[in-house]
Amino acid sequence: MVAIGVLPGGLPGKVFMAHLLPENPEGKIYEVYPPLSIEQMNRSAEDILTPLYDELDVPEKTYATDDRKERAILISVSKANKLDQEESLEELRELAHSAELNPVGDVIQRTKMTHPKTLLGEGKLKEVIMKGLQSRADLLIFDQNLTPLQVRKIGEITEMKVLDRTQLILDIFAQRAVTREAQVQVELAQLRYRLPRLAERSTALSRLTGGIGGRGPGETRLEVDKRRTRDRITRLEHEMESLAQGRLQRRMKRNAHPIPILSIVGYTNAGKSTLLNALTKSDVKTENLLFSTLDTSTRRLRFPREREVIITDTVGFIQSLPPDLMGAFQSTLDELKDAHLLIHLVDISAPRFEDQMGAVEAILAQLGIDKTPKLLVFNKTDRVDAETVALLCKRHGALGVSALHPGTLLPLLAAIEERVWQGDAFSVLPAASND
Ligand SMILES: Nc1nc2c(ncn2[C@@H]2O[C@H](COP(=O)(O)OP(=O)(O)OP(=O)(O)O)[C@@H](O)[C@H]2O)c(=O)[nH]1
Ligand SMILES: [Mg+2]
Repeated sequence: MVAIGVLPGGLPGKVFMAHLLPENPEGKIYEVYPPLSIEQMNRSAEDILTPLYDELDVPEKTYATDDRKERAILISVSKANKLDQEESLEELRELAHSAELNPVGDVIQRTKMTHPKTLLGEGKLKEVIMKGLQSRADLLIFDQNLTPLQVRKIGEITEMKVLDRTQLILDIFAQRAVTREAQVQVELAQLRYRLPRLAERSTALSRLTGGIGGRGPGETRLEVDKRRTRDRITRLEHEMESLAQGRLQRRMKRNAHPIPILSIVGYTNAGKSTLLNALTKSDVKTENLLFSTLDTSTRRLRFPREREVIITDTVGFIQSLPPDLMGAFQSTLDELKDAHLLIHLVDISAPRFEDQMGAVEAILAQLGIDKTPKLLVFNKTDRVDAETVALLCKRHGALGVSALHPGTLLPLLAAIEERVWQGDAFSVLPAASND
């Protein structure tokens, strides 16, 4: 970018010049040159621009493998302390990977007061735009949830696509949903989240086609979008009702037989599906990604003497689970209410496992199932030294296992048996369940 001053007589004055820099170790985004008079300008634009363009093009070649993925800048604006903010951003990065995006840069702002319209202050927003140009990102992902107005404003100012944490999680859910029920639940949540955020596609375009009196095609288009979205929501709600009916019947049938139900709950990526597989020798998909399971899987787990329990594995929890998502998985989460015993599985190799435990407890309380008997189980003990495992288990009254090593599961099986049966009778089933 070049600005040329004009002297009172109309002759050119000082020349001001600045340009974007290719990515560099110092993290500098742009170069501003000291002002020159026109006589001092002894290099042709081509001499400056050709090598610069070449250099700016380099990332294209080196990032070739990830190039098909959308490039995103992660942004966090919060008054939380530095450590909490960074760890939350780290989780956002994992979420971005799980959504098959390519996070190429971070912008962090710690502030007591967030900007009502753009969350970020003006200076930071400029930094975001520059970073976007430099790293060729076209997507901004905020760790904090944004109001519809903020999404619109930030999108207008930066000309980039804007997502927040909830939308990112919804996107992952949409990519992963397999059963019809999960698909309907996710689409409903997405549409409900989007409805108030629908806006004119482009202000420039609607100005062009706006017509006289302000009732041009731009405005009508928005109304059509909103109506279509509402229609679709109504249709999906009906479908959800009939799916829920089927689920209810299955639940009633199951409740008619006095078989205890165990549900594995826990933070996303704790190893819930791996544990279900190990206990019941099945092959529910497991992955080192957040939210690999969205649907409930139910298996039978047999014990000696013809005893058996039903064991279920379901969607994982995450800190600040958006309320829209809780709603989306209501019927899945409702199944947890049928459980007679919850296995709360914790990944003790996670640096913040105690926070994760807290987040799970909070969600269980929100769902009103904090009174269900619980067995606290620490997983991934193979990744932590034995002494620490023993210490942590003792401190929290937990049982240590490694779902990848079936040999470690015997004490867990014994504990389940002990909690479920007392002598020959069930200890977790109410006597009334026989009628
Ligand atoms: N080292 C180690 N890795 C484990 C253990 N248990 C599970 N994992 C790994 O942890 C990752 C997550 O396991 P999953 O079983 O998919 O976790 P999940 O809790 O079902 O996760 P979501 O369904 O995404 O909420 C996988 O890569 C597993 O192989 C364990 O005991 N030790
Ligand atoms: Mg899973």
